[in-house]
Amino acid sequence: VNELIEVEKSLKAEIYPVFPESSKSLLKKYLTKELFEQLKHVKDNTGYTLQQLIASGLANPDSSIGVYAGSTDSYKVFAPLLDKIIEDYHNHGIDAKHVQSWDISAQNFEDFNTKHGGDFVVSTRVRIARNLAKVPLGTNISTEQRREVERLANQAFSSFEGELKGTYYALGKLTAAEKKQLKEDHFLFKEGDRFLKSCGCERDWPESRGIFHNPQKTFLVWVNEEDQFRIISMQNGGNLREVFERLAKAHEIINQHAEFSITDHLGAITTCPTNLGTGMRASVHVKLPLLSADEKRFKSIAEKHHLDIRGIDGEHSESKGGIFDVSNKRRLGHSEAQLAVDMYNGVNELIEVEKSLR
Ligand code: ADP
Ligand code: CIR
Repeated sequence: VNELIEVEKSLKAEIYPVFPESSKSLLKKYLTKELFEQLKHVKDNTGYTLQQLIASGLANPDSSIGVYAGSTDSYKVFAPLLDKIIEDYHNHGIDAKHVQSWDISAQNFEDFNTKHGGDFVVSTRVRIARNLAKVPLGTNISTEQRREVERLANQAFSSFEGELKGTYYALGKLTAAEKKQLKEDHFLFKEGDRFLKSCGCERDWPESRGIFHNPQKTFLVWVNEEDQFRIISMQNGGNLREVFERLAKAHEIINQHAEFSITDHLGAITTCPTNLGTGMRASVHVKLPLLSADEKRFKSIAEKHHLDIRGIDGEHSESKGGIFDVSNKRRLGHSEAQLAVDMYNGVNELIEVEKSLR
């Protein structure tokens, strides 16, 4: 606690922060005293400061990254710091270009459960994060601008047809019981995330936040949470092809209504640098009770296929009943299609090994 007070004081006084001993963030690794001095009076074209950029990492010493951007321009003006973090996390150098492709026609993507003859995969989900080119990111957006994003989102939603047709629910109008149920069923974002709180992303909560979904809840859009748009396709079982294709179609339609911030170097601009590029996380909830008992082996297979392992209530949660959330870890410098292949190949190997342990 004392360490945190020191950090806050130093931030206000624009003095180089003292990082707690325990902190292992990329922010701590790359924010040298020299860089701090160089950037401490810099603001991006939306007025976002270095102090805002690094506030979450300082308030949460257990951060793994520690920064949230304020706008597309943040990635330019704070490049001396952010490029290093991006290069470290994504292995994407300053001259590297992002590639986009939703073409999975060359993939067979057989249903995981059919392929392996068992109900290994409980559910499959693919989400992408997108933000509008012309407004600041959630960390630095104004109340008015946030309202405008919500209005624009609803305009796009009203153009959906067929399977994508649905209803928008403003967060402020959902009852506590409705929200609880939606969260438990893995459809709705959590609230009160301390990492997001300390970078300003939860200002005016719950105003202009909400969730759109079709009646089957296979297609959903989160509005004005960490990113302005989190576009999600999900369903029970292991049919990655269906889930991916539904998302590709929805993305194409929303794209016609909203001008998203995309750059050649960083792809889709996102609030957290971990999501840059595709903003895509393709995941399964998969039953691996035997393999997961051998943590070293589990992790080494995941690493080989660039996979991330989370608990089943999302990031920073625990596993339950031997079921894990396994997803592509890479987001930037590889296409949406390629990242779905990462997940597909990796999950197949995890299931193969699980079967061999029976
Ligand atoms: P994000 O996916 O947006 O990075 P989280 O990791 O917090 O954020 O996950 C958001 C929600 O989506 C959580 O409730 C999580 O359980 C749910 N979820 C993620 N993957 C799947 C999946 N394959 N099947 C069902 N729910 C999922
Ligand atoms: C951290 O640095 O650990 C948190 N800011 C979360 C980083 C992962 N990114 C994310 O949830 N979008």
